Order: sequence, then structure tokens, then C-alpha cells
Amino acid sequence: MVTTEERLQWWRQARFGMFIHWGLYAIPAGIWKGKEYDGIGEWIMHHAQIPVKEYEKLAREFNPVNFNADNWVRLADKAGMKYLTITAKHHDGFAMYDSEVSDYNIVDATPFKKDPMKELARACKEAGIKLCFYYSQDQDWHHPDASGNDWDFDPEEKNFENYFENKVKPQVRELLTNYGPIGMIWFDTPISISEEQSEELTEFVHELQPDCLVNGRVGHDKGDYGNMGDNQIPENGGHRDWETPATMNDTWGYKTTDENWKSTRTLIHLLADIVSKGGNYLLNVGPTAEGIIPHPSIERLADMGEWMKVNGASIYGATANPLGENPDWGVITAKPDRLYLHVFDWKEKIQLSELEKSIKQSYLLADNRQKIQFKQKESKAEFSLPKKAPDQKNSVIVVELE
Ligand code: FHN
Repeated sequence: MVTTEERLQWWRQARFGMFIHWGLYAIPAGIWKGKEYDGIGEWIMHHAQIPVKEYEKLAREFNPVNFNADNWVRLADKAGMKYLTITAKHHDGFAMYDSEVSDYNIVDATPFKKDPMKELARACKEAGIKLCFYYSQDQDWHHPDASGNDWDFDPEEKNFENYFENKVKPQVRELLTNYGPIGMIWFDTPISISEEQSEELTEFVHELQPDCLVNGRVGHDKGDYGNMGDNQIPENGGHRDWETPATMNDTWGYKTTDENWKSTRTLIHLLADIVSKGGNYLLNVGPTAEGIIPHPSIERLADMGEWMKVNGASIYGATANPLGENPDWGVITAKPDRLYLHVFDWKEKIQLSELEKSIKQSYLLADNRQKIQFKQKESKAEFSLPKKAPDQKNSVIVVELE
């Protein structure tokens, strides 16, 4: 039997993954019948209360001729991401893979006629990236018995059990049978699912693929680890393994009008902050209906990758700040014999005050010839940094401990 501890090994090493929200909602991209809708793009069917029969017609137009699995996986790989979690089925109920369970899927219902998940499975395998599937197990606005769509279907008449047994489980089985080893099934928005069903679904995944992780949003605390709210970072690290799903702008699914991009510097700080509290960062891209990842995302990921190439040691397999202090100049990640000081707010002198071990040496992670002078007295130490931050995005100081 595989334990949760064993399942989590690769994921704790990885720390940084790519989320991909891709579906029919990329066609309206936030605008329905000339009206722009606020809020996240993949919710347009709900926000505009689009009847199933009308929304279904989008499938006839969905033809992502520019989709290239190798390009997407290369982008994740170059950014330093170690897993890729893509929407196999989001709340709109449309399967972005070849499903025998429902012909409301990309192969049967679109002119594209191909299964992008097959291509992604191949490309991920070649690149050594773990492929993970997002699956909306509770909301399905296309299914009369699932949660979420109360404009087409009467909530009083819903039979969630029917949806759960005849769509969710068979589709999850397909995802875990037809695409090789899957790193994780990422469930979302548990609303109607009962505690027994959350447990059953978790066990179902583990029976089909014992190494496959189940995220916390399967419901009722039944997953292998916990999820924070979207874009949420806790004040302090807890003891349970956790992950923050996060956007680069303000939407998950592509929206033509959302240009509120975070800077690369901010994204790197968020990554370091999350790892300093013991979490994983699942950072989203929302490709267009043509299959193109928006350019601002590509640029930022490439820049993050440059930073990760030099500073990855402070992220991969790193754990939470072990000191009882939260410095005001940045954050601290750790490995058994060292600390990594991520100095966001560059100063010529920075201090640590709760060290339990003696410092052996200190240097810049980007260049270990660049030693950092320090003075230590018992638990307190002061470091003298170069006048100017060597890396404007985030310079990391290594502190090796006895
Ligand atoms: O409703 C979804 C939303 O569309 C998106 O998929 C996010 C990602 O974490 N999860 C839900 C909201 O929390």
C-alpha cells in the first residue's frame, strides 16, 4: 500500500507547478453577446446564465489549431515548473479529452477532433514533468443532477448520486486509465458532495493509481494535502502540506480584457514566500481558444525560469523557515544544513536573531565566490551585504550552518 507520505515525495521536491485553465470559455473570453462580464473568465456560462443548449454551440467553433503540447510543456519546464495541472473538465462540464462517457467532449463535439491530453501526456513524459488533471467533481453546469446550474435545472429535482456514479467516477476512471501515470487529480469546489463520496472518490483514485495524489478540494478533508483559497497565502506555515493555486492576472480562463498582470518580481516573491511557509505554488496560465498561451504569461515564465536556473536550490525540496522569526527584509527557506535568505527589501545590514546553530559560511547563491561577511553572537547574527542588490528581482543569500 502506498502511503500519503510516499505519494507526496515528488510534490514536496517540486514546489512549483503550472496550472492550465483551458476550455470552451476561451471563445467568449469574458464577453457574451457584446456585454463584458466581470469576474473570472471560465465562469461566463454561470455569470451570463447561458442556457446549456446555447453554450453547447461553442463546441462547434472550438478549433485550437495552434495548440502545441511541446511548446506548453517546454514553457513549464523552462520556468522551472515540475508539474502541470490542466482542466480535463471544468464546471462547464465539457471534457477536454476523448471521453466515452459523454460525447460533450473535444474529440466528438468540435472541429478539432483531437485529444490534447494525449499529446500533453506524451510531451510531459518526455520532459520529465508530472501530468495532473483538474476535474470538477461537484459543479457541472451541463449535467442536470450536478451542482451549479439552477437556471436550466430545478435544484429540487437534482439527484447528485446519479451524476456522481454515472459521470464523475467513469470519467475519472478514463483519466486514470488512458493517459499513463498521472501525478494528481485536482478536484474543486466541494458543495454537494457528501463526506462518504469524498472518501470514496479519494479511494477510487488511489485504487486506480496508487501513486496519484488527490488534492484537498475533493472535500471533507479527505485529500492527500490541503489547498489554500485562490491566491491565498497563510500568515505562517502550518504543519500540513499545502498548495496555493494562483493567477498571474485576475482570471483563470482566458479573458481578452484582463491585463492586470503581476510583475515577474512579484511572482518570484510569491513563490519564495509560499515555500518559506512550507507550501507549493501552482501558477496559472489561460490559453486562448486557438491554443496560444498569452504573451505576458510567456514572458513572465521565461524570466522566472532564468531566476530559477540560478536560485532553484532555494526552492526545490526546500522547507519552511525553521526560525521563530519573520524578518522584515524578506523570507527564509531552508534545507537541513542551511538557510536561504531571500532579501526582497535590500539593505546593507540584515539580522537574524533566533539561530540555534553556528554559521559556517555565507555567500550569494548566484555566485558562491561572493562571500557575505557576518558576525554571530549566540543566536544573533548580522550580515553585511553588498551596497546594491545583485539581482533586482530577488537575491538569495546562503547561510551554511554547522
Ligand atoms: O470555481 C473555480 C475557479 O473557476 C478556478 O478553477 C479556481 C482555481 O483554484 N477554483 C474554483 C474557485 O476556487
